[in-house]
Amino acid sequence: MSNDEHCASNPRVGIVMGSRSDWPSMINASEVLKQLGIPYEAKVMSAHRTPARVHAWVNSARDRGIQVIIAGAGGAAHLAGVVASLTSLPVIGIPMKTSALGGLDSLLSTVQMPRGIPVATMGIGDAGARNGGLFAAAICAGLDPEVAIRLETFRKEQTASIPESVVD
Ligand code: RP5
Repeated sequence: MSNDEHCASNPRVGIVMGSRSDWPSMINASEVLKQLGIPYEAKVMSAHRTPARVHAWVNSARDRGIQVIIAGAGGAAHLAGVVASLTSLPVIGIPMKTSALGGLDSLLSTVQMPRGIPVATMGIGDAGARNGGLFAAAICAGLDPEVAIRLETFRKEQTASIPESVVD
């Protein structure tokens, strides 16, 4: 993924991640946003390896029309907390699965924000990223009735797709 791929011209959601290696999980957030017709941009930036990039991107986010930020990182996962410290936009944290500790390190680093700077933390990995996309959509739905209608339709279709029987 290049930094400029996956970018809509007027993004409403910003997806950021600490490494390109996070994209196979974070793509789950982007796919559900795409399905719901919500423009987003996806960028790689690290709280500790590219702090200036984080500051520059977050500081321009609201003025560029971003309404909510999804931040995924793994290990000592500072990214969502640092992003949240720089903006009053809602920030959704996605803890990445890690080989050393299965993502528990990422989860605790992301969820245990000290008082004053909240991060809405999802579950670990792919499912967490998808739920992060859906949570971002719910925030956008509060600001755009057309998104709200699409999200309602999505939920109805999801419900209808769950079989009651254990066999076909
Ligand atoms: C974190 O370190 C990233 O968010 C990623 O989950 C993890 C490993 O990064 P790479 O070594 O694959 O670049 O900062």
